[in-house]
Amino acid sequence: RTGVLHKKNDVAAGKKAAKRDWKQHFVVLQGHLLLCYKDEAESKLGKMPDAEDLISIKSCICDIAYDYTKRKNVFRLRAFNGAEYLLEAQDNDDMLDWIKKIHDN
Ligand code: I3P
Repeated sequence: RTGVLHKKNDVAAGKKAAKRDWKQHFVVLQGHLLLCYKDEAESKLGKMPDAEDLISIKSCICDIAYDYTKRKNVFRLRAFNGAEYLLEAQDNDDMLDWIKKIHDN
């Protein structure tokens, strides 16, 4: 599936991420990868995003971010390499659908 999500880097290389601002992305779930593009037009150019905007969901842990209360509809993705991301969906159903699709892939 695809859709607009806001992403915040939380943990990177085992440490609190340095760049922690929320950024809007057009996200494409493709096999075991989440491709985080700037916008839909960029996603259609057939290029891979830079490494920081490419998330492997293989063996990830993905669930509602109950500990993050500043925004609603936020889920947390812990990648196998320990990187953690917060992802804000459009609404509750959208969030639950992303979590399900990520689990199913
Ligand atoms: C970050 C930015 C994020 C904020 C984060 C700040 O600063 O304001 O929005 O996360 O807080 O470090 P900068 O723009 O300078 O990168 P929240 O929106 O979740 O508060 P944090 O470091 O406490 O996570």
